[in-house]
Amino acid sequence: MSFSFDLRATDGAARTGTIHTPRGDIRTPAFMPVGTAATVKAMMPESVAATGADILLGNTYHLMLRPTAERIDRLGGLHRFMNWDKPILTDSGGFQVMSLSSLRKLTEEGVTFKSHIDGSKHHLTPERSMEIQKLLGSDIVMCFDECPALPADRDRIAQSMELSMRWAQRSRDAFGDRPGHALFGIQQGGLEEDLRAQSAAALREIEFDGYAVGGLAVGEGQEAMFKVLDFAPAQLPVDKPRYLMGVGKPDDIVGAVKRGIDMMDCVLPSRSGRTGQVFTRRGVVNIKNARHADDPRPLDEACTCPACAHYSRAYLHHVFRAQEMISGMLLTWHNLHYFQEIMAGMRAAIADGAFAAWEADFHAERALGDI
Ligand code: PRF
Ligand code: ZN
Repeated sequence: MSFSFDLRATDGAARTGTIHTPRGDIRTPAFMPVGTAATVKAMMPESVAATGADILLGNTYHLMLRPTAERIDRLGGLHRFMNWDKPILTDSGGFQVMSLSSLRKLTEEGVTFKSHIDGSKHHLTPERSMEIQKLLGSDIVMCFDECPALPADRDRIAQSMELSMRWAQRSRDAFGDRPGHALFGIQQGGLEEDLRAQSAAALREIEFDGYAVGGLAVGEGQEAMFKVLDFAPAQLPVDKPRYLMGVGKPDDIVGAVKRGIDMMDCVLPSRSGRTGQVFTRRGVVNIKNARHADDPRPLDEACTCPACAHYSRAYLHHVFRAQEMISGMLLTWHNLHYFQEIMAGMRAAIADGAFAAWEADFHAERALGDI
């Protein structure tokens, strides 16, 4: 069994289809919950699957530091280690080094850095990143890349993109031929259309199983991001999955799918669940707010998640204020469930040629505000 992508229907630039992998199918557009440290925080893996997730994201950077890729390999790989048997996509580490570690030194060869956990010194290169992702047993491996925070000047963005394209070739060479496993290239180039086009051409020349749009959601704002997404997806092959890395809020996700993106990941639903931020059809709710203290109604009476089926806003407010662990569990479950409902809604609408009507409904419900 090998890795393949079936594009089933399109509606405008929006697409729906299926990625086939030996570990199961991924329905697209797909939202990938983030399981950085071999867990989607506060969730059992079977609960994550129950929200409708077909695939999780794991992180090279965190797992190489703790518990190490070699240890996970000895224990039978990441799927077995964390008890998740569906597909896993792993990010390659470069982006997390830049955002989390200290004393980073970037050269043509790779990046040297100090661990944010214990200050120990480490080295990552395209070759080492491919080795780690293989030891983890990742189904979708990401190229090792580099991404400047925005705003940055054009020279810096161009040089960084060119370095990432040389690293993409080294990633391809080091990955080799691994039937059933996929390697995705990552487009860079900031907000500049010509640099994005150059990056896409370099990646298409190397040939990948899928293509990510990297370097967005790094401080440029939604309007600037959508401007790039108005041209970037069309620069990538039509017959391969397109993955927008690290996005986003519900309206970012909808806007990205509308512009031709097939996959996304974000810590937002899981992280916000632990800080009391709840996403619903009617917008954002902060469960900490005193107005919920006596409210017997669920977060969303139309939601079928356990937090909405069995608990009142008053209860969720109470356990959040009391810092009870069930608070993070229930709110994370609800948020992940809601994000997956958005994806399912978009998949059905695209298949029916009704994406515009679905999108209008999505925005109209949010405009009503919370109940
Ligand atoms: N590259 C990689 N991982 C990422 C990004 C990137 O550009 C982003 C940008 N939003 C998030 N995660 N490798
Ligand atoms: Zn719910």
